[in-house]
Amino acid sequence: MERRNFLKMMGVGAGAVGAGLIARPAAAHNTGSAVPNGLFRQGQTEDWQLMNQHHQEGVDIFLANIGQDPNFWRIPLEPEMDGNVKVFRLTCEEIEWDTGGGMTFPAMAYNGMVPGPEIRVTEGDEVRFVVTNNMTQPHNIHFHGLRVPNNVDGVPFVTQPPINPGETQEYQFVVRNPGTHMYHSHFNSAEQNTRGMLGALIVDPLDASREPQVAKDYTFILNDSALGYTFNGKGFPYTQPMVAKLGERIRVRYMNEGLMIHPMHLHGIPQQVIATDGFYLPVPYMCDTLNIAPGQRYDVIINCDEPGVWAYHCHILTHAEGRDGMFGMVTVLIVEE
Ligand SMILES: [Cu+2]
Repeated sequence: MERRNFLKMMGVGAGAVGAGLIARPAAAHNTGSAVPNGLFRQGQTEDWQLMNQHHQEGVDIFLANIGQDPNFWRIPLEPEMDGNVKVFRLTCEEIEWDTGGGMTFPAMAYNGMVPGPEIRVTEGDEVRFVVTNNMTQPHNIHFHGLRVPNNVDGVPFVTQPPINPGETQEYQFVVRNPGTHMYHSHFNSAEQNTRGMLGALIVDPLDASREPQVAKDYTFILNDSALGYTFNGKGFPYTQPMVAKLGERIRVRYMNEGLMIHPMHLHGIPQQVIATDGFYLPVPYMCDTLNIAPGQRYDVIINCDEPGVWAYHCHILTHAEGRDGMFGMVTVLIVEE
């Protein structure tokens, strides 16, 4: 969509966007306490005009940032081939992660990004994960939702030793079950997962006859706690929109890597749930708000039959909006005419 058309839909002019850019918040550093923090413009503003101004500034920053984060919708990691084996190399590092606008946190990441790179394979593939731990604490990786042999399940002192700082471990197996899955830490996981050690692991089925025909396929990873409330590692207004043309169907793959439930609500257009935890439902069902618990994945289809800019957010409202406007788990679906 032309940016000016989007601005027209949102009812704001270019001047307002300029003002929003000037009003970008100063960089803030968070020490990463256990309390969810890093929330954009969390304040106790009482003046109503100032409340309006802060609400609009967030929207203006969101508009100005559209298309500025090409990694937001996750780019699959290209495997190296070793014979028939797809080899994925993951390096664990302690980094500073910016959830948007200079709001940086001490984070833990695979290959320097939060979430980690998307892994996309096909049912029946043989894969090898080569995991190097460059952090100051041990690590194990767990392939959440995949049917794997017990000795690569990634649970320290249960199925294998931890990957200690400076060490590398390999996990090799045949991918047996298709669907929307995840990989994440299984060592000190309440800290490591919420600090960023997580990623999508999507397995395309050999038999694609039940796969929906869609124009776009969005991976939508929810997280909370150590880095604030985020979608794909960013908090509003630094999230990116989903964009579709009128009449297109899109697929959204939700995954919750956090510690809290997030009821995901899309305005204006219902969601059709077609799969949970990688299993097709016998009968898909419709909803407008879908509870995603920690560890769960849901695949939904959105039939984009109403044009407009539709808010798309977690409906635990303290994860999404305050006196100074929207923050955290908020984005929009843009349906272009
Ligand atoms: Cu939430």
